[in-house]
Formats: sequence, C-alpha cells, structure tokens
Amino acid sequence: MKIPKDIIVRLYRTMLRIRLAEESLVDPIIRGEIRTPVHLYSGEEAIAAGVCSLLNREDYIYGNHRSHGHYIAKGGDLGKMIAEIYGKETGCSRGRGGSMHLIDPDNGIMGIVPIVAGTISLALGTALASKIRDDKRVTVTFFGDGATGEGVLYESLNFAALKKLPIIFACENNLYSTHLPISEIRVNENISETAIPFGIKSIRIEGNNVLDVYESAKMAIEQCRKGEGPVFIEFLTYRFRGHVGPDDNIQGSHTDIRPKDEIEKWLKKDPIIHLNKIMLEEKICSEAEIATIHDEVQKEVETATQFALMSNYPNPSELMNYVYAG
Ligand SMILES: Cc1ncc(C[n+]2csc(CCOP(=O)(O)OP(=O)(O)O)c2C)c(N)n1
Ligand SMILES: [Mg+2]
Repeated sequence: MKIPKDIIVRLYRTMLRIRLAEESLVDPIIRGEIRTPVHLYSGEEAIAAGVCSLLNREDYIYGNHRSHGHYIAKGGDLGKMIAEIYGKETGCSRGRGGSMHLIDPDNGIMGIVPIVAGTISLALGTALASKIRDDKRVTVTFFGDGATGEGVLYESLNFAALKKLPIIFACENNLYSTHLPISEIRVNENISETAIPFGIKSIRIEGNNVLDVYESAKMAIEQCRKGEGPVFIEFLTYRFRGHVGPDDNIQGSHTDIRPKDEIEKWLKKDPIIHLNKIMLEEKICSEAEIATIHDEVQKEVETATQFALMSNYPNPSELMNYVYAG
C-alpha cells in the first residue's frame, strides 16, 4: 500500500467525525429542535476527507448546501458548527447562517452557500489572487451534479483555463439534483467530460473509495502548486439520507423518489466500512484500536453538542448586526 498508515488512520478518523457529527443531528431534527434546513452528507464523506487531508490551512475551499463534511475536514471547529446549526451566538456564523452558511476564513473555509453553483465563480477570486501573488495556495470548489446545469460553471471553467488558475473543480456526483435523477437533467451523464473542451485536465473516479480520492487529489493539488492547474475531478458517490433532512426518500411510483434497491446497492459501498475492512485486512489497526477511535470521536461529538446546547441564542436586539445596508 502506497499511502502511509498514519494517513490512512487519519482519513478514517475524519470520515467518522463527519458521520457521527451528522448522525447526532438526526434525532434533534426529527424532534424539531433544529430549525435550519439540514442537508446531510452521510455516504459522501470520503470526498471531503480525501481532498482536504492534502490541503494546508492556508489553502482555500468553497462549498454548497451540503458542506458539513468540507467544513469539518478542512479544520473547522465541530462545536462552532453544531452551535451554528442550533442557531446559537457561538456558531461559526454567530447563529445567523445555519447549516448552509458555514465559514471560517482562518482555516481557509471561505464560503459555504446554498445558491447552487454560487460559489464556483467566487472560488476563481482566491485562485486568481494566489496566481498573482504566486503564494502556491490551492483553491478547491466543491459542488454537486446539479450545479452543472448552471451557466456560471462554464464561464468559470473558461476563465480558470484561460488564466491557468490553481483551482480544483470537485464535482460530487451523487446522481441526483434534489429528487431529479441525473438522466433527467443532462444529455451526457459523464460530467468529467464537461471540462475537456476547455483543455482542462479532467478525471472521473469512485468517490466512495477514500484512497482513490486521496490519490486523485494529490495529483491535482501537485499540478496546481506547480502552476499547471486547473483540474476537474468528478467523484461518483451517493447520499445515504434524504435531499434535505434525514428522511430516506424511498420510492413510490413517482420518478422523483429514489428506488429502494438503488439505495441498498449504495449502502453496501459505505466509504467508512470500506476503509474499515482495508485497515483490518492490511493490519493497519486492530479491532480494538478502531473501537478506540470510535469512542474518541463519539466523545468529541458529545462535547461539541454540549457546547452548542449550553450556548445562548443571539440577542434579538442584535438581529440587524452584520447585515450590510445598500
Ligand atoms: C440557483 C439555485 N437554484 C435552485 C436551488 C434549489 N436547490 C437547492 S439544492 C438543489 C439541488 C442541488 O443538487 P446537487 O448540486 O446535485 O447537490 P446535492 O443536493 O445532490 O448534493 C436545488 C435545485 C438553489 N438553492 N439555488
Ligand atoms: Mg447531486
């Protein structure tokens, strides 16, 4: 195995932090204690974990409505994220943003915004700045298959290629845009081919295999740091939960709901279980060591949740603070 053992264990821990943090939100959502719309990333953790594990703190990322994983993997604080989801003053956006507006510029988390494709063009800004300053930083913009229906993606690909920007277009293709299957929104289901006419290096990989994600991101990041960017990566994946909220969106006669057998097929490709097996087979960790990682992560999530629950809501008199007047 080419990837060092300590990195493999770190990838596992990051995926687990994302999974357990998100799953801890499920019951409070059902009980109505969390009021912000929550788009769970469960099932897609390998992408954020693999890509962000290779980024430095100074590198930049941008996300979309489904970005808890990107925030956590890039070094965002778990307590501040959960507090934000509960709408608390201690949240990373002071409780004003909720799940879809996470930010932490000190850790390079520049903007997580639910306007589909909205952050793709913003990411060109930091990439252009890095190019001008020659600071060797890399920008990664994460977006879904649904964003490929927005014209700004194509304008951004053109500009990035024209200026040879150090940017990675990371498309998380989970085969659905809300409840629409990809076959109903694209003539060509191979999204990676989108970037080819712009002369951008483009690859398509299994997004549920964190080791493949890691290798492809390593290549892309090295290319960007050498000044040979941009790179487009399509990660094939699947969300385990509903489009918004924990609901499974399981079938029915309507075409906008995902078929049960499809969900079951993808549950067997759980990225965490996949890496767990490899770690045991390759004797990277014993079962007891993996159990310890689970216990540690569970405790971390509980501490973060306590922090969120103990925090205050913003004072209503400060409602208009941080709002820009035109
Ligand atoms: C410009 C814009 N149009 C429509 C919406 C409503 N909307 C929210 S999420 C979503 C689907 C996004 O699908 P995809 O990009 O594949 O991300 P996924 O939810 O699958 O992770 C849509 C259409 C929006 N937020 N912004
Ligand atoms: Mg999608």
